[in-house]
Amino acid sequence: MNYFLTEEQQMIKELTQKIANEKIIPVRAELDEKEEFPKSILNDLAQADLFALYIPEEYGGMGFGCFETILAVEELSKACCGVSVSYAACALGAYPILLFGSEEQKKKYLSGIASGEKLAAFGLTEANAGSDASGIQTTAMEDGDFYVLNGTKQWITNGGEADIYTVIALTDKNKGIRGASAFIVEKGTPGFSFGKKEKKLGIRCSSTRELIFENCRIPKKNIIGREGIGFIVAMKTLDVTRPGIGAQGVGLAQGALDVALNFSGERVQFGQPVYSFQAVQHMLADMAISIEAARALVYATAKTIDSGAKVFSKESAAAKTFATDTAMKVAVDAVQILGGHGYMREYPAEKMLRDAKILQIYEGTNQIQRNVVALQLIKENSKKNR
Ligand code: COS
Repeated sequence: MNYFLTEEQQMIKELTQKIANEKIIPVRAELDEKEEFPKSILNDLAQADLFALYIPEEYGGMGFGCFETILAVEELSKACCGVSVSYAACALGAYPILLFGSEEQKKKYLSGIASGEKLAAFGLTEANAGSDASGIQTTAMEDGDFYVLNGTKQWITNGGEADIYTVIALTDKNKGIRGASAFIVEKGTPGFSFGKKEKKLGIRCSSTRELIFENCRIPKKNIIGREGIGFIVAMKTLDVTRPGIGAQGVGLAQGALDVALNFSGERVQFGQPVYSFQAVQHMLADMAISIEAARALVYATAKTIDSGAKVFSKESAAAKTFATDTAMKVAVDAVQILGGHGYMREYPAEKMLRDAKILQIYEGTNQIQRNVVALQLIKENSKKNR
């Protein structure tokens, strides 16, 4: 399918593809096995200016948008979703500042993120606040020129590795989600520590840790926006970043199809390559059809966001859901086409299957995404009928 990429978009795609082929594919199995954070690959991405894509030029970025960023995420995900999530979670951490931060905060934090010198992370989830994000209990109490943070954030991607954390905490426990606020917390602030690195089914080279706040004092000027808008900061951020998870799904699925196609051409059974059997052909065809449909939806959503649209929760949730459900199905089918080889660590299909599962869970489960789509549909319909 021709998506009529500009010369610059084509360059971003090719550059990322080159890094994926040369730097990620040769080491992805080893990084996965050792659960090793891909620091040197992230340095390569920084050297190639890929952390700068979505950041405006006045803050040291390249001034592109969501679309160019997802092109990079897709290419990285074809090779390894553990690497691509470490890259994409940086944008998740940066977007609250980009969307709601003060001029001073943007100047102070975004150029380091754009250069790749500083990684970012986003802290919303807690032990009792996963799908129900409004159930957070971490507090940020005013004390003179400071806010004092207490509580624990769970399963934070880039936890421990990132330098800049955007964290949602309650400034007024009595107001529910209207009492939530967003903050910037720098690594190294006294009272801010990390839990152990979680052991995961997939995306094993990425870092997932708790963020632990124990009387952690941060300057008052580190609040993003103002008190009480923390839930909106989180939701608006997720609206922008969920297509990135969709792009992970598209990339992973394409990578799995490529592996299945190559394998089924080489594997001979009953005297012929297994892709000459119609049973296998139909699986390959269904994989290709659903991947292209997912790609078209993810690209269209990213372009809608970049067009300056104000409300796109439904589109964003739909793109995330469709593309990541596709990734899961395609990864399962790729393993099936490889048969016994697909189950072995020697081939990349089993890692892709393990990695695919989290895409249906993080940045909001696909069940929650369906709620978002349905509620928006109902809202739009009742407006129409009014
Ligand atoms: N943009 C702007 N405002 C939004 C919004 C959005 N995308 N989503 C919700 N809001 C507003 C609502 O308009 C509402 O405001 P009012 O009270 O003024 O009407 C308020 O926020 C509360 O919304 P709602 O009642 O829909 O909140 P719920 O508690 O029912 O939760 C869901 C909404 C389930 C969608 C939210 O909790 C969610 O996204 N959960 C998943 C969290 C997630 O993705 N976690 C992953 C962690 S980050 S890796």
